[in-house]
Amino acid sequence: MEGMTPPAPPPSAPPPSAPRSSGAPWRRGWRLSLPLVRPPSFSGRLHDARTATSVGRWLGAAFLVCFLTGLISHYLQHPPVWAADRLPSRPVWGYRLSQGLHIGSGLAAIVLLLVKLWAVYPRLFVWPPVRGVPHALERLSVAVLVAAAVLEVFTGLLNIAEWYPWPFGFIQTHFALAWVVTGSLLLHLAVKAPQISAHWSHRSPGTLELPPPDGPDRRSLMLGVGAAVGAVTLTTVGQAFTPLASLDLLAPRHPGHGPQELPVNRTAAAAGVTDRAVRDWRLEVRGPAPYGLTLDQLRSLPLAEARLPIACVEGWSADAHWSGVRIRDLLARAGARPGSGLRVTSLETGGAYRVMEMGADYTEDPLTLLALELNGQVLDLDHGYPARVIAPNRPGVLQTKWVTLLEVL
Ligand SMILES: Nc1nc2c(c(=O)[nH]1)N[C@H]1C(S)=C(S)[C@@H](COP(=O)(O)O)O[C@H]1N2
Ligand SMILES: [Mo]
Repeated sequence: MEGMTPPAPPPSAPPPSAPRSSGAPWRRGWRLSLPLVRPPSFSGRLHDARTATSVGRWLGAAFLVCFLTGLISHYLQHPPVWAADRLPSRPVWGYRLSQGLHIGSGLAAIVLLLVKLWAVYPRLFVWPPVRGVPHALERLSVAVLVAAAVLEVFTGLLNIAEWYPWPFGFIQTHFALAWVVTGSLLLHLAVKAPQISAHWSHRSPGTLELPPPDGPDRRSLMLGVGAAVGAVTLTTVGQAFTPLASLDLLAPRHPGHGPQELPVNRTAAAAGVTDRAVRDWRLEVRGPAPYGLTLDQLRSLPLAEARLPIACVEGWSADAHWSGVRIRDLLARAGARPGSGLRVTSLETGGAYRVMEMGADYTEDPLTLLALELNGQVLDLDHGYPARVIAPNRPGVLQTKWVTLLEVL
């Protein structure tokens, strides 16, 4: 608490070379209070630009993967009208890989973001806080970047736990924030380009002041960061990457756990689908030549088999063996022209995934089924009994369960 009881004024002012931050509280009365709010000083060598760059480039890489795979996921689920019939239905594992990378890179980004914020937080206390308009704008853009990035990974993390303790819609917010993060990150990279290139490698030829070679403390930090990212990845990636399924300790889902060895995202009970509701089930198909089928009639149609994954947007995925009637056969029987789109309605009474549409590439694909069996058994009620959609390279949310109505578009 220096400064609260100032020493007696010296006869003359201190030499002009005295560092500004050490202040001279005795010089003017109003300055007496300043030392109380004087910013802390940091001597740790890990809060420097080289650490910020070392961690930042990994964080940037994680954000890049996360952003691109997030765009893929978003546009597969909400394609613009012109693209709806041109979504690729191959490779069948495409969405599984892309969404596995999305969640994996997002979880890694949480670790990297925390370390990055720790490395740079002393800059919160730079003095003076604002040196002019460009500096103020730069600090404002960093504030936007930090706030958006923290909120982005936080909403993503809670989403994979299916916990929504906020009043706003997850999808719109997560999507909009992705653009805010990306835009402010690009601005940040442009502003910091000189420092980034100066600290990118040990030997930076273009710079006069060579950054100090990495000491053991920075190497330890980076090893620790690598170990933390590795631990988070290894204990979660098994939810999608089945060879590591036995290490999947922290992810909310395990690929083999659930009825018929497949996880369930929304149970029949949660969706309000009861045994009674499916007892008198009929499939209705609307098109130029509409028709209806009982379950027995549907089962007597030519059946096809497919090995296809369910890949949930929340990151878990698992391959399964499906058997059912080809969607394109059901549509042809209703007089649909080849290449027609399809609207699918579930007998679930509410919920965001009751109605789903699919474009021509999926309806035409011989692997797109109205599935009746899963892994050799009649579908479990939780997996969509009596009939559910399974299509290749498609987000899990669009693999509609408890299907009761097909409409040719
Ligand atoms: N009618 C309906 N279908 C649905 C859902 C739903 O809530 N309602 N959830 C979807 C989601 S988010 C996923 S990941 C898959 C999961 O299928 P499974 O529960 O059979 O594994 O079903 C999809 N089909
Ligand atoms: Mo899902």
